[in-house]
Amino acid sequence: MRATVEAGEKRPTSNAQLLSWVDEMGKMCKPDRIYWCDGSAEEKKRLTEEAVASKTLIALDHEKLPGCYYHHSNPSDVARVEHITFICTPTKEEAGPTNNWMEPKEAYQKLAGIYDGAMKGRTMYVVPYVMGPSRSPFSKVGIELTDSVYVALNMGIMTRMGKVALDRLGPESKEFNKGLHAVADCNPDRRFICHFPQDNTIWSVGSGYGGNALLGKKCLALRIASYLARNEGWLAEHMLILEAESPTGESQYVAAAFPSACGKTNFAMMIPPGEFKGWKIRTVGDDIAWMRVGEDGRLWAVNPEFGYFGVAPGTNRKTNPNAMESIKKDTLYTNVARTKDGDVWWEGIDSEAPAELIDWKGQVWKKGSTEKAAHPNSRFTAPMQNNPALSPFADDPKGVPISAIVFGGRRSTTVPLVLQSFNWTHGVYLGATMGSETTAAATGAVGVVRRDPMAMLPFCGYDMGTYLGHWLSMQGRIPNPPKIFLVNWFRKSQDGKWLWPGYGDNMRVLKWMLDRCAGRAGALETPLGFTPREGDLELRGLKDADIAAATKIDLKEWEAELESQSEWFQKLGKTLPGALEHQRQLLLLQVKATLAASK
Ligand code: OXD
Ligand code: MN
Repeated sequence: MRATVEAGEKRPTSNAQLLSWVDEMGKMCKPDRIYWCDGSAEEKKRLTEEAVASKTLIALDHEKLPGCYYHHSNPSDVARVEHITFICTPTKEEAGPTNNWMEPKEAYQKLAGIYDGAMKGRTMYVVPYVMGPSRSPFSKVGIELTDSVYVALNMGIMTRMGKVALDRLGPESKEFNKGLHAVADCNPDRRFICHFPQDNTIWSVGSGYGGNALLGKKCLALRIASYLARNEGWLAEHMLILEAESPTGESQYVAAAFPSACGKTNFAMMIPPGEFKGWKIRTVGDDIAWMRVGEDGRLWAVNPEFGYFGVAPGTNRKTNPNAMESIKKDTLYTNVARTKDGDVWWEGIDSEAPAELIDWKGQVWKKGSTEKAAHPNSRFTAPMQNNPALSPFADDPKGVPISAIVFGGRRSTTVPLVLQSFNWTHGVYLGATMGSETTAAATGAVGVVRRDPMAMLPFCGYDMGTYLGHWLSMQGRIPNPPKIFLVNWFRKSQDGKWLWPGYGDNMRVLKWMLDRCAGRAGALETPLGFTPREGDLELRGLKDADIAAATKIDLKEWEAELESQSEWFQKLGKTLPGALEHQRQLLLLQVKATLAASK
């Protein structure tokens, strides 16, 4: 059957490229109906009602949570699936040793077999969207075709969606990302997330989960955008962007990369402790930064997203009051637990679990059960306008000028609370060797250390060594570069206690970094970089911290760390820039010499 638009409905664009591509995809997927999203409030209401009628969404209590709905995903479909995420470049070398690769023709054929007729009996939603402020020359248009109303509604929160994107695209432009998504039968054996950077195309099938299915986010704004950024001379990064305004009214902006589920949203929405009276932290973005060199020679960042797709467990009034405020209305909850009277609950929320809940699988859950009531990777999707600490520049077409770039991992040993790089190359090296203990945001073992350069391991759309070379080459393009830091909020004592309280107290580290950027704070020069001496950090009122242990650099541990990085660099292969291996050797020689001198 040839897919048709709903009777009487006019296609809202005359863009011939777009129309013929939608027709072609429609012929393959064979939906009963093709629906073009316009992004209006009336449409949101209608699609939500349809989703409730088909039991895709469950309405929550609209007294407590106005405009909020709940979604259970298929229990086999709860996280990103890195092992079946592919970069489909003409050669395997272009995808590099850290990505899965599939030859483009083979990938198109294989997935076409799964898409064939996969939308029979369903609607294909055409979701036009803009990543980035709609008036910004740096923004990109994408079109996602999807058989999931849940995805269409999420895209309406996470992106500037609908007419705004078609208006921006206009009648002639061929410059749009072609995203095809079908949950199809949600069969893990027929699940693939394929990226075709040369074709500006994404084909995702078999999963309805956020990172696999909301194609504007990880697929376009990171994997495809990182490829475009290299060609066009900018950076597409897995980074939050925050604004810090001091009591004297001076604003500085920071971009920070942390692996998934390591507290990016919390850092971006941080509330400083009482000792920091007059300081205001505001959010520009919580997950992705697109950064370009401005006319003034500084690096300017925009957040391409329009909402937050955050991890629910652990979010509460203490860890992230601004997130709790952001998710009170117009939010979609996925795989958290809910109460019979339409409220939500998760492990680590403020209140104790009630006696009984409905768990993330839809089963009755009793207090005391050893099973988690909410899935560890359960999420909220909330509009960024809900954030009481939203920066007035979050929608600025030019973005914000970055003073500091921060890399951070989740390391229980070795990596100190904060380290400032000696220079740009050393900073890129700190990002390239960043490691983290894995979390529940992706399928696979939790708690294993893996190297995750710039937190981009799962998100780089091309060869990692070439990506690191691109980072090094940016130095020549940025006359006024940001300073680069490495942080670790997760170091533990030998008996397993956190050495640093984290959350709002991270303001103390942030302030030191901002002062370093402004040339105002002292530091100790160590063989590995600059660290704060105890007096350099604002510690008034700090509880439950062991500063000496948190900031300590143990050269013996670092000797082992630097040696183990050699294996990682070998894995990256011959495209790894020589400067980074030289940097490793230089640091190792310095560490060994210092150890020898102290014997
Ligand atoms: C995310 C992730 O959802 O990094 O942001 O997994
Ligand atoms: Mn992320």
